[in-house]
Amino acid sequence: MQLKRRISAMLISAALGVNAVAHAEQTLTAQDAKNFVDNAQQEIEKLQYPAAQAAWVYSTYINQDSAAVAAYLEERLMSRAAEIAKESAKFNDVEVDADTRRKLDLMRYGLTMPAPADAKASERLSAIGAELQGMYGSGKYCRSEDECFRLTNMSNMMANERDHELLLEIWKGWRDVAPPMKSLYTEQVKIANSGAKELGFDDVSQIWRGGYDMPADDFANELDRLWGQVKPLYNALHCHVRAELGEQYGTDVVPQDKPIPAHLLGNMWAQSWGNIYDIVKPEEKLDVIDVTKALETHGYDEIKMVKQAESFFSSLGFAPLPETFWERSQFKQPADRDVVCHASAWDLDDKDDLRIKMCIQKTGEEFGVIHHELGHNYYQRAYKDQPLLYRGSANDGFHEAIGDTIALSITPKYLKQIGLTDTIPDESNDVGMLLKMALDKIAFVPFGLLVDQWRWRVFSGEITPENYNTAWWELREKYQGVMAPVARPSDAFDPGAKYHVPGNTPYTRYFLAHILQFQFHRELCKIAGDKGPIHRCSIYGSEKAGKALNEMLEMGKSKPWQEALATLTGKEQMDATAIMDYFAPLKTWLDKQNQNRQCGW
Ligand code: X8Z
Ligand code: ZN
Repeated sequence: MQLKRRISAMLISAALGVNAVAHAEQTLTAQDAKNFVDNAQQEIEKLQYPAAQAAWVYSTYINQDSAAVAAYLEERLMSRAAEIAKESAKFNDVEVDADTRRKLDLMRYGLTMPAPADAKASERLSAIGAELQGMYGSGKYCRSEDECFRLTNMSNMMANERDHELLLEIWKGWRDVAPPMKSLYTEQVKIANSGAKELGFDDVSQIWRGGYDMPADDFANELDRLWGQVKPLYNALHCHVRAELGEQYGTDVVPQDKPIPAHLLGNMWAQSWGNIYDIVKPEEKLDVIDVTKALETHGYDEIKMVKQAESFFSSLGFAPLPETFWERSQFKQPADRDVVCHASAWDLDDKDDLRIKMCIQKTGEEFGVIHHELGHNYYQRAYKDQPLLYRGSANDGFHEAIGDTIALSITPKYLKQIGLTDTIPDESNDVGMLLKMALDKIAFVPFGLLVDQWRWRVFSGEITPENYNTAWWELREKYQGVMAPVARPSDAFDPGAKYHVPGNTPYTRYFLAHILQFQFHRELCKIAGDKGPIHRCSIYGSEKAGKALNEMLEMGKSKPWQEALATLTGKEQMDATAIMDYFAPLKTWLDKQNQNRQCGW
């Protein structure tokens, strides 16, 4: 039976000043809904391509003209997408098939910053978005009139310098880019919230929390559950790292009963700590392959690093990247102009115009990021034949997890296979490798969680502009046990110094990805027939694993993510037990190290 929704012609004609009685009542059918979805997809597709091209130009060539063009085309796309999403409500009570209903829902939940109907407000929203991106991309810290640093520079210093006063200077210096962002950000939140209200939501956070094929509150509980699974391992890692940093810098710089000062963890945002492995590594001499050194010794340049990553995907049975990928991507930071260096992967035409945009550093860390970005590209290509609304990640964590999953296979065994090392260290060395990995992956987990805990509350109004910065640091302390190294000035806007805030990219996806990648890896290793411990497994060369992965990727967003997950893993729940399996030997080791230490903050 078909439920029909009647649009009273009265309202429409009243607006037009026509006699309502002259109009017959209009009846909407399931077929109307289908047509509406088809037309919407076609229309959006046409607006999307030029907007993507302009965004590419802007990101790789920041100036006021490229900003204006990008903002203009973005506004046309976003305002039309919001109109369509609003219009889709007319099918709320029409009985339609599950596929059409899913597409109608995706229209509403797909808008991260919904444009309001008011043209001026909508234009302003796009202009602010572009301006914030540009401020971040062109941000610099100048120590004096003729000594300025770009973020790439400063990130390298945070990774390699060991003088805590210098680290503090750089840490504070980068954060000076953010205070001018605060009023723009506040305005952006306000406008986007009004757009969300027009769509029937209370505020933007409802959209961000609601797009996970489950009620928003259940999703929030899922996050807590997953974090609860990882927390004991995180706490053990935190305890060990704080103790070792105390040895390195003195306990007056690193008090042993407080959160760790944020400038000492080897990363501008203290989000992953692999760069301080040398400070916290085990006392016994362990053989841990230094990938940065190996790349250097073997003459890897930026392109060779990308080619090597491509060949991993090829070994799984994925087709090589198109010629245009090599022609159009940005691999290196241009010397003479500002670009957005933050790594990203692009699909400009949903056919084969795949690109990455990076400012590649020749390090092991960046070798991982290249795999991360290519994971996005191969996913994009795998679902390109889906209808527009299904060309996307099963849930947004999947997209962020694919390349990382592959990078988990960059094991000593793999490095030997590709000639980057001569010997595979035996298992007695594993704790070193696992500690390095945990510094990158486990340290990240609470950071991945807290960024949107902050933003959700900003959108809902629970955190007001006066409290933006203090609330940020409260969350940093609560989840990460990391604190601001110095009192922050009253105009500080430290969240703005993290790309995804001015860039307006939701962040919970990275938290999910850090759980999912271990789940995927464990499963793919099983499929590849690897019988050893999963931290030693590499799926390199396993077409069987590649095929299983591809089956999930091809689905795009066409089914609830639980189904996509089950396609690969047989289970519908995200689950951090794979992390526990992976790091089991390290947990034992950490607990031993921490035996006589006072942990916690
Ligand atoms: O932003 C990224 C990727 C691009 S999607 C490089 N990541 C997060 C970050 O850098 O903050 C990857 C891990 C977390
Ligand atoms: Zn990514």
